[in-house]
Amino acid sequence: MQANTNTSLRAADNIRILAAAMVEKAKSGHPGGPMGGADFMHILYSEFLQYDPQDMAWPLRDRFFLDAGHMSAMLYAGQALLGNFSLEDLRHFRQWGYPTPGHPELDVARGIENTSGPLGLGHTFGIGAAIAERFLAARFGEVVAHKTYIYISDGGVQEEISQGAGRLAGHLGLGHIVMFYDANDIQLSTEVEEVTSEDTAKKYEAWGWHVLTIAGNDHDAIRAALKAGIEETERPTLIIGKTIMGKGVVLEDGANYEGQVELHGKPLGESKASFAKTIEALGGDPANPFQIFPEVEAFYKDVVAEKAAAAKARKAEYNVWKAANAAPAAKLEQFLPVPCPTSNGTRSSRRPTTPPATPPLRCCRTWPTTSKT
Ligand SMILES: Cc1ncc(C[n+]2csc(CCOP(=O)(O)OP(=O)(O)O)c2C)c(N)n1
Ligand SMILES: [Mg+2]
Repeated sequence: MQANTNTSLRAADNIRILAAAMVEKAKSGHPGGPMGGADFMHILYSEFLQYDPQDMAWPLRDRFFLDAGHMSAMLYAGQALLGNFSLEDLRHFRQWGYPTPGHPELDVARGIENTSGPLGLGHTFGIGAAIAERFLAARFGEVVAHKTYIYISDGGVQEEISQGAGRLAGHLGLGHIVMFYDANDIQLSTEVEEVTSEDTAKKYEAWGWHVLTIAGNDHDAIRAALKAGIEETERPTLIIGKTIMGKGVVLEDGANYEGQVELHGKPLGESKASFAKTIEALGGDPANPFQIFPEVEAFYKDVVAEKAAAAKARKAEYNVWKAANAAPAAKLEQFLPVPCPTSNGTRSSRRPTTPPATPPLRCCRTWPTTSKT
């Protein structure tokens, strides 16, 4: 569902405000990357990604793998618009007992597909998942098909583990992958050009990828690139989004302070920037930045309804297939994960906000299990 231009920009600014506020309150974290990636996040989740907001673990959902774990605030803020995190969870970013750790941990029920932090791994998780998706489609047909989206950054592209996986994805022609590269030309404490001078587009092209380079904060350019990536089914797609580190950040006097190296990993208030002036410039309230704008809330309410209806229709289609294909369906369901037990032993689709006395099992192939030892 596409918002009008104003609401679309407001939604992205809302993610920027929430991400900056999380880091500011925690006195720790990474505001700049999330502020640059907010536009992609909003467009992907509201217009393209297929999921069931009431059943985030639905096996036929599209997957979104974040490589850059330090950009967790972007992921939580985006998921908060869908209702998977509360504003209270965001206020307690990086605090013990809340589901918003500094680097994300697997929590499928809240839309967190992978644990991340070690750069390069999200890239490989995504490609592994896309191989699994084609493996299942080859055996059971396109009834199980879905897309895999990956979000990487400069640091992720530099990790050799990601490059091995990227080469394989090109070789296998994994056309259901769409990977967004948050190319903001800043990496942690330096400008990328100080340490890397290779041509990333040509490198991925040489591996057989479909590569597009766009202005990574331009909503229409993001839409067009995602559409082209989805339509390309023979090759994986890499969207190189030239984004702006710390998009929207200003100094005390209101002057632009975007694109600065120091915005990577400290609260805005501890940098030369002004947190209050930045929140104000983005349309938020510096005294109470943990808010969802009314028009953004209303728009996301419609997004959630639309996604739920589409998932319901897809589930009905699947059930028709299942009724006509009992044996393969039974086999397929053996491949699918079983929901994890929660602390109180139920199969709730949501993890409790307060920590259980004993940590829940994170992933269960079968449940309940009987030990053979
Ligand atoms: C394997 C690995 N090595 C090192 C780090 C430490 N580290 C955290 S972020 C980062 C680089 C960040 O650059 P980029 O990915 O471009 O993020 P941005 O600065 O644009 O937010 C590094 C090296 C890490 N997380 N993982
Ligand atoms: Mg970068």
